[in-house]
Amino acid sequence: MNRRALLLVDLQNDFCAGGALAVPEGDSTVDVANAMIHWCLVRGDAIVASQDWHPANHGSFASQHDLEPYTQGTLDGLPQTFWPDHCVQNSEGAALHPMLNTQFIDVVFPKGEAVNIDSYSAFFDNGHRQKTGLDAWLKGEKVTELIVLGLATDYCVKFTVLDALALGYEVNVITDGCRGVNLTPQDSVQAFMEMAAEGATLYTFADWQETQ
Ligand code: VGL
Ligand code: ZN
Repeated sequence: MNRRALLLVDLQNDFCAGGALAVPEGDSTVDVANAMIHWCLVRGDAIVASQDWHPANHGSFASQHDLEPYTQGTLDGLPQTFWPDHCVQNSEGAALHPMLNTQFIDVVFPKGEAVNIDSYSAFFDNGHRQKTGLDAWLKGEKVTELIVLGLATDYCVKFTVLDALALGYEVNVITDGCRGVNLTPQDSVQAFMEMAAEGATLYTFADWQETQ
């Protein structure tokens, strides 16, 4: 039997109000996430989450290179945006949002643990050099369809969705359950368009409920 999974991307304090890499309106994704968790629990869908989980000296941190946050460069041969220090392992900022109904999450997959490479996607690092355990776990559970929401639209949600499509999953994205960094103003819209162009189906939470 083909199963479905809800994949909650990086719903962490550092991406929400007051956090080190606060995404505008990041907190507003949590109500949508909780509503979707409830919906998926009733249906018997799997519920998984990713968690940005960096060592304190992570190479994506501007502080490690004496650069200003949000500048561009390269890290180990890959293009890299340098970020404020964020989601440091075991810090409060790395914790999942306190209002998120985490008790119903089956597994949390950490990412971004290797110092010299960033990992936006919940499936692979940015060089596709190493895989997290997510794909193997989903395959073990016979999951073929994903519902994705979380932070940030233009980074971790986008690359998670593109990898999921490339891995053969059917992917539904709940747009109002996502918010973007928008270093340039259209980044989130462009990210959604890219996901759709590669085969993802976009829904608002209200529209998605209508289809069920
Ligand atoms: C993210 C930038 C750096 C994300 C993670 O979760 O979208 N963005 N690390
Ligand atoms: Zn990060």
